[in-house]
Amino acid sequence: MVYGATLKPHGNAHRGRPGRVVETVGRRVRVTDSDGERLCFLSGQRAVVGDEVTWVEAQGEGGKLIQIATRRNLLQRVDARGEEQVLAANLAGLLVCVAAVEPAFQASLLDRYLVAASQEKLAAVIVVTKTDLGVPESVEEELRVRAALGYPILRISNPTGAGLDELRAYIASSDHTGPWALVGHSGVGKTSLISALLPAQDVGPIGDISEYWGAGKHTTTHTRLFALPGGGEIADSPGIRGFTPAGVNPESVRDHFPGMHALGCKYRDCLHKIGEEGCVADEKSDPSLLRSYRDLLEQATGVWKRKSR
Ligand SMILES: Nc1nc2c(ncn2[C@@H]2O[C@H](COP(=O)(O)OP(=O)(O)O)[C@@H](O)[C@H]2O)c(=O)[nH]1
Ligand SMILES: [Mg+2]
Ligand SMILES: [Zn+2]
Repeated sequence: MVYGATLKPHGNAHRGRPGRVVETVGRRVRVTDSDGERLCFLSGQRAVVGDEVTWVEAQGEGGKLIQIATRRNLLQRVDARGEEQVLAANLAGLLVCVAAVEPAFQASLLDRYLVAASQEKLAAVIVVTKTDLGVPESVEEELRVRAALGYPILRISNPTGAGLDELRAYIASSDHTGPWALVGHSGVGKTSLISALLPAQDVGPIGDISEYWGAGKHTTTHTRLFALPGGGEIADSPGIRGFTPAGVNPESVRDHFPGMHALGCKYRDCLHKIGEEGCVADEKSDPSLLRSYRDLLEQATGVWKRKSR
């Protein structure tokens, strides 16, 4: 995987100034440094929230990005057209949001984010939103399975404020540097959470359908960073209805999927497909986890076959 993304060489690159991308605005990015912030346009490759960049003054207002520094880690997905798309970089970790009730709990979406985190050695926390609506026993069971695999679980309610102090404390005390990316299905309450954490700020539309990503579009993503008063940063992300981690093949899905590595099957390279000889996954794994694993495995096999053709 290529991490460093260098834009076209530029004559006055040595005069560039360092900054960091805190917001993507269509084809532009908002960059901050010690002098303040400005909109910069991109002449080549996309920069994303969290990127450390070099920029130069451009005619008119704003600036022009001339370089993106090598990324420490990134959140990357495969879009509807099968192309890899970087969503954010240099993160502290993922706050994977799932709603207790509405939209319905989707184990496979949650697990796909956990795979993306594991691939990049990123911390991942499961944030259960809308707990004021009650958490069904079926969801509790899914949470128990993932908690047993070591994932921290925070339960919050935006209208009542339950769990927000715990979340603030978690973020402030983490020794990971960079923003925590809020990810999860559209409508789970990500923007509402930021609004609850930063009541005085305009954090963007809540429950707004226009926020949905056009399928497969590269350009209209809007992501933004917020600094929390108690310490740490959080990044909102635009509406999403599905997520496929980038750079997966069948082996990497097995190695990064929660609880699917080293199950003790007869063959060490067992992929835990249905009916594989000597496979113990059906006895040893939670049925829902295994379903969600096989679903991603099947998709990754398809993507990988297309790629290696
Ligand atoms: N009951 C309840 N509703 C919530 C909560 N958080 C958000 N909502 C509602 O869920 C809908 C989607 O919220 P939004 O923050 O836009 O979700 P996003 O798409 O993940 O950013 C809105 O109608 C919110 O008012 C919560 O904790 N409890
Ligand atoms: Mg939102
Ligand atoms: Zn197996």
